[in-house]
Amino acid sequence: MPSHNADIAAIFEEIADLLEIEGANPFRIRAYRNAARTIGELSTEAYVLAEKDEDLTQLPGIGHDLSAKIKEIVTTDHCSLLDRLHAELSPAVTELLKVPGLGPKRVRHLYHDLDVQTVEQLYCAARDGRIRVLPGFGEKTELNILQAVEAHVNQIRRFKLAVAAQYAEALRSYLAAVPGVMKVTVAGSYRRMRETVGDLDIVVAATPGSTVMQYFIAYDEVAETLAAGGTRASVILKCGMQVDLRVVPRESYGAALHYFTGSKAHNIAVRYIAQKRGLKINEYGVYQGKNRIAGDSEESVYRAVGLSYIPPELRENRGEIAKAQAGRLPHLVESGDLRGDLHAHTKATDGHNTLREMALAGKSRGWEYLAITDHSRRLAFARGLDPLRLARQCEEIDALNEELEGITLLKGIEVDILEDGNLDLPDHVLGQLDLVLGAIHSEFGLSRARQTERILRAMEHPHFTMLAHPGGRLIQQRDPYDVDMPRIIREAGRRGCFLELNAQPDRMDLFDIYCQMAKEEGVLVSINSDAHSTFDFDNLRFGVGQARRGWLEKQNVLNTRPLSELQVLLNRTMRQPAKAPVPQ
Ligand code: DGT
Ligand code: CA
Ligand code: CA
Repeated sequence: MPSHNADIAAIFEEIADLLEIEGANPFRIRAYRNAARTIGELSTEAYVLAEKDEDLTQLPGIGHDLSAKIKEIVTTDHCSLLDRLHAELSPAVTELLKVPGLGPKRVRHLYHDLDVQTVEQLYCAARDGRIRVLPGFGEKTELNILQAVEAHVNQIRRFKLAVAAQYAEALRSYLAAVPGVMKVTVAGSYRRMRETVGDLDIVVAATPGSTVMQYFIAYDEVAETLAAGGTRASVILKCGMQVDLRVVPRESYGAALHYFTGSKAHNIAVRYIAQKRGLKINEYGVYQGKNRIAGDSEESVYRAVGLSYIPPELRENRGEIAKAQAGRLPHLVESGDLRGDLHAHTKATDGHNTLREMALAGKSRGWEYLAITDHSRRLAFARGLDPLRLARQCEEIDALNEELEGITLLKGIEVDILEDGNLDLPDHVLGQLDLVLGAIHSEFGLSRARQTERILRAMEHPHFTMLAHPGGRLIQQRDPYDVDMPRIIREAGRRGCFLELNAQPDRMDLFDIYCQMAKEEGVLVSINSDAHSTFDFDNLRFGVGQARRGWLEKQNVLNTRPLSELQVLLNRTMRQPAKAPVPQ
């Protein structure tokens, strides 16, 4: 089995880390970080592209050298540069970088001055007071390190949903091809589409005597077998992810699937309802006394306890059971409901593809529309657009819309919300566009009151259409900023603005509970890819999963609307300002 994208990305990240500890050229380091990001977010497996002999230098940030490294990794499972770095530095040293507060510079000192190579050695050095004397450290830093190490050790590793998907789908198809296997589902938090996944739980229905267990243990990517019996097994994959497998007879498949999909809180609530009806429920079925009355399908399990079928994304014991009892569950939005995407970048800023390439990729998905929303000038590192370049892009869009059939490009911008709540481009420029996404890319640390005020002031601008990635977090990298989200949602409703659910695997932002709140306030949510290349459109399925976790139905989602209706809704936000415009 060749390396997955997440493995390649991890290798490049590690190379960047090690180069940084060595004190290498910053441009070289950045090249590896960018490549890690590109490959990590790529929705097609790089090994598939390599097998087809596709030109990998077409990918953003991948030159000939990196392309050769990718091919080396997928064909040999090794990277000679990383091997060389490992020979020079202790491999454990990258673990130190995961301790909050320790960057490569500090790790370099710890490594070279104190010979600290592992987290344990770091802990001892901090405890013994040996760190405070190093240049640039001090007593307070030493204490912070001590506390951070303690917290770090307790933190269990979780995987982003899109990363888990790469491992889950490969393993699923492997198991599905085993003789005697009738059904395979990856259950657990993965099936519930949680934004991160702790481990994979796989449920298999197989004929008696099937060798699926042996196949599972023998899977190429298994690094360690924790337990293996006749019906259950647990392994750790090479990437560090645990996988639990459960094999059941065909007639128990629904009950097992229900049990291992969880959540635990949902299961407990369903079991309680069963008990009240004098029934017993477990992973083999639903029982009345000794009689098994249901269990071959999940529908039968729910029916037996008086509930309608509950989609996995709702199974968090957040009110879904009462709704199912009343037969009033929502009809959740589906991927096929989307008629377009309202957040995408092009080569003009930090995207990789041209306007035309993006438009054609959208068209091939059967979309009616695609909004082009490049960055504004404030984001200098992304070569954000000034009014002149934006005007030129609008002309190009007009020309393409004349030429292309079947898809309409909408003119937009992802405009920076400045520290004071002003927007990075003047209102008369924004007024020329079909939609304006406002986004925060700076000053994440403002107080709750100031951050909230900043966003509310931005929304006051007459042409503000939608708040992009409203929470601002990057999963496992940056916490959301401190903001009064319920108030922002209410005000968005009052002002006729929309909220984005950004489907980038690192973002997954609007959070599920806020989707639910937006629905209650009548605020439409737009499920956007924030695509930086044509591949990124595939991430929308994760956004749809999150929207479903937030109880959203088709009518709650802006980009399920046909173009004609969308245009009416977008124009409604182009209203007169409620009060005098904020001076620019
Ligand atoms: P994760 O892996 O942390 O992202 O979250 P889950 O939900 O996949 O949890 P996991 O892997 O520990 O267990 C998978 C499912 O098995 C869980 O969602 C519900 C079921 N389950 C596990 N332990 C219990 C339990 O003690 N009671 C009940 N009723 N169900 C359980
Ligand atoms: Ca799990
Ligand atoms: Ca598990």
